[in-house]
Parts: sequence; structure tokens; C-alpha cells
Amino acid sequence: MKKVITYGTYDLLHQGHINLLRRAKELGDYLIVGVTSDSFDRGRGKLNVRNNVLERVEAVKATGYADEVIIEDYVGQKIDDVQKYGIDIFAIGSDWVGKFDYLNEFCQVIYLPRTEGISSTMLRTKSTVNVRIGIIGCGRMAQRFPSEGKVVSGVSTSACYDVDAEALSIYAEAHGVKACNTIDELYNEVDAVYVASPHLQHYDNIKSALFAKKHVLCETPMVLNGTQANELYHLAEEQGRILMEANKTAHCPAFNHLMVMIKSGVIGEVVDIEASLSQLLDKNGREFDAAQAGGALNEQGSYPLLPIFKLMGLNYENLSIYSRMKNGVDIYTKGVMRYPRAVCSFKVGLGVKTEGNLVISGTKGYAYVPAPWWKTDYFELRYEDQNRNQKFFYKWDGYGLRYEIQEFISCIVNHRFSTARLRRRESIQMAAVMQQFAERKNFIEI
Ligand code: C2G
Repeated sequence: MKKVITYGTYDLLHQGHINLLRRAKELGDYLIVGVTSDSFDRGRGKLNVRNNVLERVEAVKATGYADEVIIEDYVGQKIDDVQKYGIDIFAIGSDWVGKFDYLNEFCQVIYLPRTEGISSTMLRTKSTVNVRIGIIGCGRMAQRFPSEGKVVSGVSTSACYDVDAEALSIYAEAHGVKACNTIDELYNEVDAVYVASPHLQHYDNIKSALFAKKHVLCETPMVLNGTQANELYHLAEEQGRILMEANKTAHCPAFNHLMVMIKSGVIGEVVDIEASLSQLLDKNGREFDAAQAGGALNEQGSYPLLPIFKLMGLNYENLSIYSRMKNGVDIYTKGVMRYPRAVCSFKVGLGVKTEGNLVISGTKGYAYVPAPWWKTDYFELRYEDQNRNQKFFYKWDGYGLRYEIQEFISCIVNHRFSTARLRRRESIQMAAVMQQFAERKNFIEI
């Protein structure tokens, strides 16, 4: 029996894919089709895939040409598969000519003619409603947005607004976007907004944007109060608009894969999580200003809370907060959270430096993610028997903002009000933690 294998994403499956699969099948008796996983595609820079892996697998199956469908999840897997499945022929479209010659060592490599005039990219472009985004708040955070938005299809950064006229015109000129002198002028220009104003402005900005029927992507921390966060998510749904907190860790491919692996039990039951993050900043910045809700917990807290909430849930029994304060802001905070059968802790610092790693301890082993774990491209699973240790490598492109922009657009296009990467209830609970701190509940100054 002659076995053939081919690979692809097969997004928005079209005639080009069908022709390719038919030709591949005709080369032998048994066709295996490798469909790329979502994280593998993100890792190789394909950020605009519309269908998720299950939809793409179903579409390939429906062609009737595949005798078997497998998932392609890592670089180098093709060599493993060819050997594992005893493959005679590796077939792929002619757009890849020469790229897979290295497989000749293991099987015959055939480049099949590509169907001209059709591609997933063309279909995506045709079907995309271009989402015009307006920037609210032209400070430091907003500088990265336009270049990151450029690599995501279906998005254009088209206008900006800032209360400070000088910051507005500098930003507009630097990024070639329209400067709007009032927020209503901005709303007339765009479909969605990216809120990168100071923390305390977020609530009003989000509310006014939602009332103007604009989708909102808001920098983290979205708000510093759980009740407000809840209210805003309700309002977004009432208005039929997407509200998403821009927490880059939540969209980091390696982080997401780690979460899924741990949930599937690779280190047993999780008993302890320690997550730390610190950044020594200029003491004159807004981060050290109590009147602008500065401080380490507000600034950095949503990152270490994320793995804790993702893995342990939101029903902790107790949270104790220990802070070193200076001029009304915490320059260092340690939080200890007690769960029914686990204990978690986090450390954040603006004026105290600490090792910024993430350690998740389980009954069978532990996960170790070195700094910068919040935008990691690497982690390890470690066991008593060191031979079982595993290292995982991923790709993290640019500032990472592209991943959250892509998910934001996907939520808009697919009318999804909540994303699995950062659930609304998780975002609300993060705000509730900031609120507990502001109210000095269960708080000890050190
Ligand atoms: N294809 C084709 N004609 C088109 C478009 C695509 O013959 N008009 C072929 C491609 O050459 C490839 C297959 O259909 O063999 C799947 O294409 P994609 O979904 O674009 O996947 P691709 O990014 O090419 O992934 O590990 C993944 C593989 O390297 C290929």
C-alpha cells in the first residue's frame, strides 16, 4: 500500500485545497492529511486564520479524500510523521518548491501544481469588514498599536484622540492617523477604539465609547473596581459591542499552551502557584503617583493573577495583601491566596526587584517559566525523574499586541462577547482584587 501525506492549514477551505487533496490522494492508496493546530499557526506567523482547528479538520474530512487526519503541532513533526506512519510520498503545493527537499532523505517529495487565482488570504480579504480603530490616549502604551495592527488583516488604525493637544498632534503625525479634537469626532471616524488613557479615565472612556456603539479594547488594568467592570461588560452586551481587556499574557501562545497542558494533568493536581513580576521605573512617572492610581498592584497585578485564576478558578477563600508603601502607592506587594486545596502567591514591584518567574507545583511535577514569563516563548516541565523533563519553545512576535488585536477582531467578526483567553469573569475578579487593595481589606503594611 502506497501511503501519501500532506499538510496545511485549510482555512476557509476552497477549490485550491480540494484540488490539492485530490491530486495527493491520486498519488497513492492511503492519504494522511496533517492539519495545523491553532498555536502552531500562530507560532509560524499565521495570525489571521479564521476557522479553528476543529472546523478546519471537519472541512478536510468533508472533502472525502483524507483517509486519516492528524494535527501538526510542532516544527520538525513532518520528519517524525513520515517515519511513524511509514510514508512513501510527501506531497505539497508548488508554492513550497524546494522548502521540503530535506524530507527526500526519508521518502519521495512531490510538489503538486497549485491552483491559481484562489487562496485563503483572498477569501479573508473579501469577507473582511475593515475594522477602523481609533486610539484614545496617545501616550506611551499607544505607540506600539499602529505597527502591531498592521500585521493583522482587517484592521486599520485610522484616528486618534487625546485631551492633551500636543500629545495628539505628535502622535497623529508620527503614525499618519487623523487627529480628532473631540471624542465625538473620533467616534464618527471609527468602528472600535483602543483605550490607552491613564487608568482612572478608562471607566468613562469605555462607557462613552459603548454608548456610541463602538467596540472597545482597553489596556490593562481595565478598571480598578469589580462592580464597575461587571457593569461595563453588561453594558457592552446590551449595546451589542465587544469589550475586551488588553492583557498580553492572556494571548501569548506559549502561555496558553502551558495552561492547557497543566489542565490536562501533566504535573498532576496543582497545589501551589507562585507568580512574580517587577520593573524598576522612573520615580517621577505616573506609576508612583497615588492621585493617578499608581502602584505595583494596579500596574502589574493583572499579569500574575492570570495563571492563578486560569488554573485555580475564582473561588479563593481568602486573599491577604502585604505591601511596602511609599507616598501613598505600593512599591512592592505580595498577595497570598488560599484555595480549598491549594495556596497561590504573587509578587509585584515597582521599587523592589525580584526574580520574575512563574512556578506551578503539582503532585506529579512542576512547570517552570523563567522571566519574562508574562510574554514567554519558553517553559519547562520538570519531574523527579529528570529523564522525563521537557522543554517547550514558541515564537513571540513583535510586542505581542498583535495577538490580542487579532482576537479582538475575531470576537467582533464572530460576535463573541467573551474570549476563552481572558474570560469576562476573570477580568472582573482582577478588578475586584484591585478594589480590595484600595479598600485596604485584609491588608498589612510591611
Ligand atoms: N494550495 C493550492 N492551491 C491554492 C492554495 C493552496 O494547491 N490556491 C495548497 C498549498 O500549496 C498546500 C495546501 O493547499 O499544499 C494547504 O495550503 P494552506 O492551507 O495555505 O497551508 P500552508 O500554509 O501551505 O501549510 O505545515 C503546513 C504546511 O507547511 C503547509
